[in-house]
Amino acid sequence: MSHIPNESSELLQDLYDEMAPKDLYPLWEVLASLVTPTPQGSAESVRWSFPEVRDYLLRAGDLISAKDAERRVLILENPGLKGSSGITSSLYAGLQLILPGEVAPCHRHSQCALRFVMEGDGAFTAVDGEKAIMHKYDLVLTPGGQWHDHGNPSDQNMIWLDGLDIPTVRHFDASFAEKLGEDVHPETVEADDSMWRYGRNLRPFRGSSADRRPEGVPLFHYPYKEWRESLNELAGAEKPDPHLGHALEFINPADGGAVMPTISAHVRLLPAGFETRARRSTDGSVYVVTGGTGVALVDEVEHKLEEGDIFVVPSWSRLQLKADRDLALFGFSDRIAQEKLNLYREIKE
Ligand code: 1HN
Repeated sequence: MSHIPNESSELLQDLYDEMAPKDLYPLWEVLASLVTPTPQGSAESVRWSFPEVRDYLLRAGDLISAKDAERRVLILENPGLKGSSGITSSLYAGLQLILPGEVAPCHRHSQCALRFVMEGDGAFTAVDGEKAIMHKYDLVLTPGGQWHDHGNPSDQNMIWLDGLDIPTVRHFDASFAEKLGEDVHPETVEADDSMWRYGRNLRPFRGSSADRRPEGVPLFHYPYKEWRESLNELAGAEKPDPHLGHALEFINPADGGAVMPTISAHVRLLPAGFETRARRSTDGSVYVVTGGTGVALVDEVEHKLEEGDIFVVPSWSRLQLKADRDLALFGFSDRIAQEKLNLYREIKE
């Protein structure tokens, strides 16, 4: 209130006090914090070590079944966003455990989800009755509105990172959810059916991406074997981008755009000894280290990176990455949602 003459300030305060019970407030007191010159989110840059979270998750595994929990997940909540269950202002993340023989019952909801496998081999996610058999560092999608259940017929624990647009859907007050009422959706096609139809830069000759799956998102399984091989080949063929390293985005084959309407996902490889130049972007991002070692400098916070680490780069923070040993990262963010809303910006130093 420094710009307001002294003689008015008491009268103004009286006015505020009188208006507040009527749900009326003066914009001039809050304008600068509402419309900031640059993003001023409260998300922090944090890092979780997989073995540490894994221990807690396994303890939960002794105490509650996947079925009783519906989803046995430990939420990775950003300490700057306490109580929100968000890992960034727009995204949620958690680590989910399915023990051998368990089932996570079938349901569907408005929220879009991705799974990024951290441990295990041979469990599945079924989307509308089609199984994707999951392996370490595979990306699997369960787009909004589609029935999905998980099962683990293997003899190993299965742990994956869930990434959902929960805070985004909450922001729009647009959440619907329902349970199927049966644990497992009836199998509609053989496992990986959509991989053969859409996953190899092909589509059914009948010509529509809606041939079997919903038109918008025909593909939901992006195997590690394939994305890692592409990155490795790329690293042998080109110089790393100064700000990104070698980087590839996962795309929706129906339109060449981001994997889901609200979530973009990509992978990167930084050769040993490579250090990126600094970059800022408005899409707060979550990263998983899938190989190598290095350092992430996020504004003033320095994270030493090892395989399995999960770390957050909040909107508009300055990110620099350094690889000690070939550093491979998976990352996801709300970039596509921001692009649609004309909000996305980045700057490179
Ligand atoms: C969900 O459907 C899953 O299907 C995991 O595995 C985590 C968190 C909030 C809401 C729905 C899943 C979730 C979720």
